[in-house]
Amino acid sequence: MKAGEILLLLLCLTGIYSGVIAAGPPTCPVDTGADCSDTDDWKGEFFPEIPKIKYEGPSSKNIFAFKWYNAEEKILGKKMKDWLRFSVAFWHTFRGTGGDPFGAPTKYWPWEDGTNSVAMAKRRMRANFEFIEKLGVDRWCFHDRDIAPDGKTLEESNANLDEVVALAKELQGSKIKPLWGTAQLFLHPRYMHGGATSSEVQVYAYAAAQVKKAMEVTHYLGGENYVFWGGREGYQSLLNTDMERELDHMGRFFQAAVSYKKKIGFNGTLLIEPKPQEPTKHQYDWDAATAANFLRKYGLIDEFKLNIECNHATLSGHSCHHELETARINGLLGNIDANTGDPQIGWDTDQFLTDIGEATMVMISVIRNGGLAPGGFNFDAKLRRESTDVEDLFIAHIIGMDTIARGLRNAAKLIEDGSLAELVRKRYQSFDTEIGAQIEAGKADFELLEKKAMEWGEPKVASGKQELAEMLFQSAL
Ligand code: XLS
Ligand code: NI
Ligand code: NI
Repeated sequence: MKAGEILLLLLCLTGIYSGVIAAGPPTCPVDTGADCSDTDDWKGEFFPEIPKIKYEGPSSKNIFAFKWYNAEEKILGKKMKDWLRFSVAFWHTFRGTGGDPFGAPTKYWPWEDGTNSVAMAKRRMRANFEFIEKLGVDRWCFHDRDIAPDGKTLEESNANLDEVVALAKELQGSKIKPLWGTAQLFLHPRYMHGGATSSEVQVYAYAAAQVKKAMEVTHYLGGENYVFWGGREGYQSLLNTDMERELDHMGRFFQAAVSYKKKIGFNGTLLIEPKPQEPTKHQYDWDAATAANFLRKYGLIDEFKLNIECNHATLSGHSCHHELETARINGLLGNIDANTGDPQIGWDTDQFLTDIGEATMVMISVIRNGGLAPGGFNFDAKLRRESTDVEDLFIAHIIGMDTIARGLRNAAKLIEDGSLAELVRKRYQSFDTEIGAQIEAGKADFELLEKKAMEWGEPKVASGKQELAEMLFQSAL
């Protein structure tokens, strides 16, 4: 092909591609004939075809029924709903468009009118609560800017938020509340260098003002936790970054958040959500261990817990179970963002967790932790780009809830059976001796240990029983 032809071809392709993007969402109504003007009026239900989701048991073939999640059933002495404390993530469920770095949105929910108006935000909020009620959960999670649009000034953004939050409060009734709220400090261009770790003092102040307001509305709505996910708190290059100064700023930011929480009487738990990278090349809250070290250094270890997200765990090169155990043994396991990645895709795909083995491992940690309350399981998970029907929103949550419920049942079976725990107990039994107890109490010095080593001669080393452990684990699935 000649250079001129190549240029023509490229121009055509560009035209087609930008045409797709420019087409944008169709104007409302799409296929329902419902009233969809520039007000939050919406005549009728948002999900008329979907029944209230009930438990029907494992033999049910009804796609709109739970097969494993039976809210009132007791497992290990506690109701399933109290172990699991499920929550719907507003941003994925109601703001997710299916768009990705390579393509335009694929989802146009019938109630959307293509605007980011306050009226649209309120209509979406009504959809949120109908969804939550039909699904039968009691909790939801949000960012300030997913539920209400940015205004031209901070005052206007706060006023928009207040208007939508007032409606949310009314729609929540007495049973539903936020599992957590958070501030979105990553989408707006002002946050391109971060919020609390920005090189610009004005941005630091703006981020603080946004968090202050987001904490106030979370408190007003009865939220049980408040999350900090450091979306752009990290760096792209150490060459232009003063890492020590940025981390000190982040420490100060969190200390101020603790003071403000106390000042307004918010008793919810503050949570840091670790993630290793994306969108920044390196995110400061890399993983649970890094976040724990940060909290200790800045005197915040008793003021915060961690929100472990399974997809972030795998991005940091760990398993979700590893991150949960690291958080748990440090007294920091506060909440789980229940999702999973794809083993063949390298980014945060935020899929619903459907792997029963992984869910069982997750629930082993949760049971060891005595549950997550006041935390819970937030479905920080989205439909695949290709799932475009409204009913897919329900199906995705049902499979996600059933998978974790199955994990709970399996983990309980393992605990009640006791064989795996017995294997672990036996593995360490050499420490259940006088000298072992001395070591564990910090009373065995090197001279004593040298004396014992000489007395014992070459150590006897027992089998690690890895395959037996796997066999016992699988027998519960
Ligand atoms: C992004 C995070 C985000 C947080 C809330 O990767 O998971 O969704 O949970 O800001
Ligand atoms: Ni998350
Ligand atoms: Ni994530």
